[in-house]
Amino acid sequence: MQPIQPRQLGKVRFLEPGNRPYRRSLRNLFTYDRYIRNPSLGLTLLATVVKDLVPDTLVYSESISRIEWDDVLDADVVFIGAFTFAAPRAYELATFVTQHSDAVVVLGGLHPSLNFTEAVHHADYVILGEADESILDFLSAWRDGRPIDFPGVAYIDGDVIVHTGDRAAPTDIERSPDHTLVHRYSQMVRNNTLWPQVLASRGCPYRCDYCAVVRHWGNKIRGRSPEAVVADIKSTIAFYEQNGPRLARLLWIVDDNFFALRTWAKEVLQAIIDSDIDWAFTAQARWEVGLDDEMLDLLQRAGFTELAIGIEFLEDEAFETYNKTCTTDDIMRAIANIQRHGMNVRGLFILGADNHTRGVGARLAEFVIANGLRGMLVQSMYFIPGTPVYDTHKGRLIHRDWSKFTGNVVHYPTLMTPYELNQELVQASRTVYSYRRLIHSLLHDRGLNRVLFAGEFFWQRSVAADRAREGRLLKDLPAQTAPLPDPVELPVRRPQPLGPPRRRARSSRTAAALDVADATL
Ligand code: B12
Ligand code: SF4
Repeated sequence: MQPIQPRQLGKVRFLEPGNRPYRRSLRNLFTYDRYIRNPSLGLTLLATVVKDLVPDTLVYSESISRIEWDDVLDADVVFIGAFTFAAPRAYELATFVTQHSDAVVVLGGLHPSLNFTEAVHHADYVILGEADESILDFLSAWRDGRPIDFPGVAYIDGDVIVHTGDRAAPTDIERSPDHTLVHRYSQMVRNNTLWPQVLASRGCPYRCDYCAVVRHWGNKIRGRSPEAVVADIKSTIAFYEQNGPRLARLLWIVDDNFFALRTWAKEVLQAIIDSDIDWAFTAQARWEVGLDDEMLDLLQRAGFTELAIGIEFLEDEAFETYNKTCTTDDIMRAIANIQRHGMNVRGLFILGADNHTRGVGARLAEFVIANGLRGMLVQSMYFIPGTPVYDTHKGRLIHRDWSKFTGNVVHYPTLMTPYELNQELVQASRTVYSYRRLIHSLLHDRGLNRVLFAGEFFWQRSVAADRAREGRLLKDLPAQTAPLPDPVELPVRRPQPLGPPRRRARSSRTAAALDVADATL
């Protein structure tokens, strides 16, 4: 047995990869540059927890700043978190840190967790799932030189991947993230591309086939106490107003399904009503909430001005195919009732379902306009490994370039070509966010609605322009040929105690070289 070797643990850095790293521009001050640029709540939360153990802890988010490499490369541990669209950049950063420092490099978050057999090749360890507690176990074991043999970790040992076993979700989720731990965030808070966000609950009781979220967070919903949610809202607002009032005083409750725990949701809303918070709110929801008058009354009294409803499809056939319990009729009734309660509805949609044909984009735009939806987010169906749609459709994928899994067309649809589907996406977006509708909004909308429509107009136009450019590549695609081969994977051994982390050869690539690589992203 090897002697236990305690290690120095004086400095920890967290990195959030940006699939488009932030660059200062005039437009970035006022409108979204392809996406809203909030630093990751997850990494900030983990840094908050870790700071209790290691006071020298800081987060760099490429969504809002460049990484100061001099400050990162002498850290003892570097944590990198990624959703799917940022995984390639995460791997690039991980390789860079491994090659240029002695830090142990750890990946985590939704994509590395669902795809640990891929992620383990890019770091010393992958910590799986919600890491609020396991990250502390990891750091103290690593510091004390003890084996990393507790559940919830994956790493390579020789020619196998070790999976130490599934770990139960954390029991204590009351902590609020300390946003001051994110480099340059305080200086950015009046930027309109950043929106205050609070996570109040985790998990969702449904199992839609295309949803990666429920595979990561699980079916059991867990809510934070109403007091903790209100305290988090207050501290987030104070953080955002530290340099003076904001133009849009709107906070986003980012839960995937805030209303699934009905009694709890009512308690949280009541706590917001009883507080002195006078901001507006938005939250994501399923259609059911639209038929719940008691909840809608509470929402209105709590200051909610909008609900973002995951409508996804306009056809009952698609709801059935993808295991979404709902009908178009349910959705229409829910929209009308939410609007009757004085709130806007934003629709979240997916194009590219197996039943979708040419004209689906026009039908979608017509639905959005006819039903008075105040906002629309539309994306092509995407296929995250770990979801049922990935398993059923992986033979139809055009590529596995995760950086393009941001709602772009990435598969061969059944009844259209990829190029045609892309055109439907562009058309839906350009019809809803047309110049005519912008002028109408500027002339007739009041207050926040006018500001929001104008901001969204520029955001959606830039996304549509990107998609149109992407369309040129799709146009030249051959008709679907052989399915992509499955990635070659090492065997997985679970559960098993550790071997030493694998290190890769050092390289002469410099931080400056990586920054040059940034510019090409
Ligand atoms: C808020 C949010 C945003 C925000 C900010 C995102 C951010 N920086 O984190 C904004 C508005 C910018 C955004 C944009 C987009 N988003 Co978004 N977003 C969300 C949402 C609703 C909540 C994220 C969140 O705060 N979660 C709560 C925190 C606590 O969770 P977490 O970050 O995962 O962290 C926990 C664990 O994962 C783990 N962990 C996380 N990181 C790490 C790192 C290490 C080292 C370790 C050990 C552990 C660990 O521990 C944490 C604590 O438990 C999620 C849905 C969801 N439930 O996650 C979608 C989600 C992440 N978004 C998604 C998408 C697709 C997008 C867009 C592409 C949409 C679009 N078409 O434009 C864009 C992409 C933006 C871009 N950068 O290109 C998808 C991603 C799917 C996927 N498989 O990757 C999600 C999952 C929604 C969905 N329904 O599928 N999004
Ligand atoms: S209701 Fe929403 S969060 Fe829940 S499984 Fe379906 S898509 Fe995912």
